[in-house]
Amino acid sequence: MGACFSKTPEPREPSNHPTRWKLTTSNLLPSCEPLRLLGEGTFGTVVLVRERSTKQLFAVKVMNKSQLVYESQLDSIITERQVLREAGPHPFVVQCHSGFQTPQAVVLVLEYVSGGDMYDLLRKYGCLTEEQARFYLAEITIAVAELHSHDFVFRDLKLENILIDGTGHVRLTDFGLAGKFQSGDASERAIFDISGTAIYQAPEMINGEGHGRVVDWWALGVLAYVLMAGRPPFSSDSREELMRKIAEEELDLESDDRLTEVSDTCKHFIRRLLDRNPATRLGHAGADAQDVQQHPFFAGIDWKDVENSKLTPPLQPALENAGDCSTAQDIKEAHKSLADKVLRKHKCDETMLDEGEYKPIRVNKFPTSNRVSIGLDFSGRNKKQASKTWTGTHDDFGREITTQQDK
Ligand code: ISQ
Repeated sequence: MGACFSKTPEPREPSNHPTRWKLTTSNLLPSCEPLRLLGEGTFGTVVLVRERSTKQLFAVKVMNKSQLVYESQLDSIITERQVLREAGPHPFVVQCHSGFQTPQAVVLVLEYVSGGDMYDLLRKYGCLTEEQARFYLAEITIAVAELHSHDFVFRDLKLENILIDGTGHVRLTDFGLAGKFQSGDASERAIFDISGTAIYQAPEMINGEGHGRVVDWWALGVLAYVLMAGRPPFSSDSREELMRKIAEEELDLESDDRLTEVSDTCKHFIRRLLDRNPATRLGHAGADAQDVQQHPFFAGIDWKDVENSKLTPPLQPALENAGDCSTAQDIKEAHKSLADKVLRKHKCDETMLDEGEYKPIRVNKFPTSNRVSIGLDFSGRNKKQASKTWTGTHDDFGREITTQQDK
């Protein structure tokens, strides 16, 4: 294992407390007005800011050095900056305008991408059709190929790291877990530290074997499945069970009731990406992205057009007017999102809720286990599910649940 732990974790003040992120951002970038919290990356807080003189919007990622628990986290920030510098600018990689350090913080000034992320897109539209998914998978393949061509393995390809720009094209972000592989190493199994979000992890990462670029093609397979089926191919609330499933559960796409509309070619594509043997997986060895691009699933795709952003995005971005930061709206959205997750979890309804169809009755967070319990009252809607409590740490798509208490 490559991780190097030098400090005992200390209790930390939440980095996303409103007064804290606003103050920190104002101090670091006095020429900018902090507008709202965009999210929490792997190792930092991302804040939407508006430059006072030009009125231009930026996404500023602030990593507070006092909050770095492990020395290896500093490496991650350096790697992220390195990826953004070397692999950008690229149409499908979030652009980094500048980066600087103070004694307290590391700051990356990034392009603001206004359409939300793929998670928001799935929430808005539900499962994608094969045709829609092909567009996103093609652009993501080109972005991953670009990272690989600079000898980086992304290792954290997932819905929330795929942003959607105002016109509907993708931008990869959050490269804190990226790793540099040794090109020329025939096996390319150069990286040993475990990383990434559990449901997207390739078996060789779980087994603690060294891993190379093909872990990103495994993650692309998970993503393809998630986009079209609306849930991950392997899931469990227990991490151990999830690991076991990724390592050995049979993937039966033929009798999967979520994929009835999906073609055999597409199922073959997913199966070839989710090949447990990295030495035979689609994209293995020297061929890399070319192998993936040449699969019949992408037949008819003009890769030059993809690279030049000439394909027409099949869906409008999920978030319009994202610069507007009404707190009341944020809270309403968060409750709606929690309610949707509970419904999906219990498979009681596949459609998103309308406002007023549920009442949040309870949100408890258990600090020791990081599990969240959500009580929702659906009384007007579904007698059998009149009230429901769900407990867990991750929703259907494998994204960690955060609550208003975290905000
Ligand atoms: C840019 N725009 C919107 C959200 C973002 C999140 C993380 C990194 C960059 C971003």
